[in-house]
Amino acid sequence: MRENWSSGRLTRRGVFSAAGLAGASVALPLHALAQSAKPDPAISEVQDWQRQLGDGVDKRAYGTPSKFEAHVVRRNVAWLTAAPESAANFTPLHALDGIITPSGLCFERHHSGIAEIDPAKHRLMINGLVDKPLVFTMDDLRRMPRTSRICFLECAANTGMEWRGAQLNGCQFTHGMIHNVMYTGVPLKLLLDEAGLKPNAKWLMLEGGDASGMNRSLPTEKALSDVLLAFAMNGEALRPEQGYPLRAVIPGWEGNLWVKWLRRIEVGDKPWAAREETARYTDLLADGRARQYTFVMDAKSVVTNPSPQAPLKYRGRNLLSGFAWSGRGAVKRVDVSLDGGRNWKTARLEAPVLDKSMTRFHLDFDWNGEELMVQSRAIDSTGYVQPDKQELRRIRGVNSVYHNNGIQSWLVRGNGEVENVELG
Ligand SMILES: Nc1nc2c(c(=O)[nH]1)N[C@H]1C(S)=C(S)[C@@H](COP(=O)(O)O)O[C@H]1N2
Ligand SMILES: [Mo]
Repeated sequence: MRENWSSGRLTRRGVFSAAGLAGASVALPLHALAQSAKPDPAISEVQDWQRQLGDGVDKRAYGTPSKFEAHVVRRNVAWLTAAPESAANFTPLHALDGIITPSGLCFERHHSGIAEIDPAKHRLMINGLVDKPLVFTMDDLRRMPRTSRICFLECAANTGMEWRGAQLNGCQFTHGMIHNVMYTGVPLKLLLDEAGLKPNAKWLMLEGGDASGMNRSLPTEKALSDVLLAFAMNGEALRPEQGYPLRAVIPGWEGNLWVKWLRRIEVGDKPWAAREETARYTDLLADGRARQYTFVMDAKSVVTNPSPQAPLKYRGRNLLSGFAWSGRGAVKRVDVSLDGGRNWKTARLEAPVLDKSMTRFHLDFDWNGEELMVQSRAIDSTGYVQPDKQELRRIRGVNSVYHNNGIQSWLVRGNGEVENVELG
């Protein structure tokens, strides 16, 4: 099979000599087309798009990707949830470049579907343990000092389907409940300062304006440090899917806290024990106790290329690529193994490397058709090392859904196909 595959490629391209492949421990040349015997029609023939006018500037008032990129979309897994309105879809991580997730590819997680809110009718109320209860319109918020920041949002359930073993075949599905966006908005501290926190104010309750009215408790300490109330993402208004016209941005903390369609903040002296922090978003341990209020997302990483949706196509020179992130700070180092953790190499981090943001890493490697067991391991600025899955299960058991940051393994077969596997 392996031989057929490689010789098929040799005929099609007519580029590399068989002798060249046989001795292929060095990278094959990428620019050998000039030696080709047959002319390449992509060069020698005039293409359709060279013969006719393209669309004018009046045709695409809001730009969309090339039709040849139509496969790069969010995808959901129908059997995971009972209804698409209370479900999630997944970011196509294997098809991205750099660190910014395009707005239209940001995974979605809704409890009651996408609320379509008229910004003129949207209000943000702050009440409870404050000197002065306040109500803001969107215009009020837009007249306040604002900041922009790039950070990741990861659902605590990301990789949650993999606790008991490898299940979903693609990094989009195993790791795609994350996105990384530049947000613009008002620091929550400014609003809380204006309302005036009472001395016993210790917790906030953030409430959404969608049909679920989803709510979560947030310690005031975090609220006063780096929380933003964002009205923009990636330079334009929030998308409806992401909470238009206003959402909470809670850098480094689990996605569930990032309340969308934010309409109210109540200030109190203890957590609310809302549905999402009792029945959900708790971690059942092996001894029957459950962890609660596990806000921070620990360091994690995944190789996106190669991965099941992005098989290896060429022998010789290849570029391995992936993402790493940490809710506790910046990514300091990423190690990559091609042999299931026996040997590790230090990956190259691509700038910018930002605090609580997805970070892009790369590793150059040569592939000669041998099986690979690809893994990545993130180390963050606190010195925390991403654990392997066995290590994680020893502490957490197998009853958890949330906070699975174990090391992912991809098996690359001789024909270049990649499979989600687990080393046991
Ligand atoms: N109002 C409201 N806020 C919400 C949700 C929701 O259903 N309603 N889902 C939460 C969950 S569980 C996550 S993981 C994130 C998902 O954000 P996204 O849809 O922008 O990816 O939003 C959070 N905020
Ligand atoms: Mo979530």
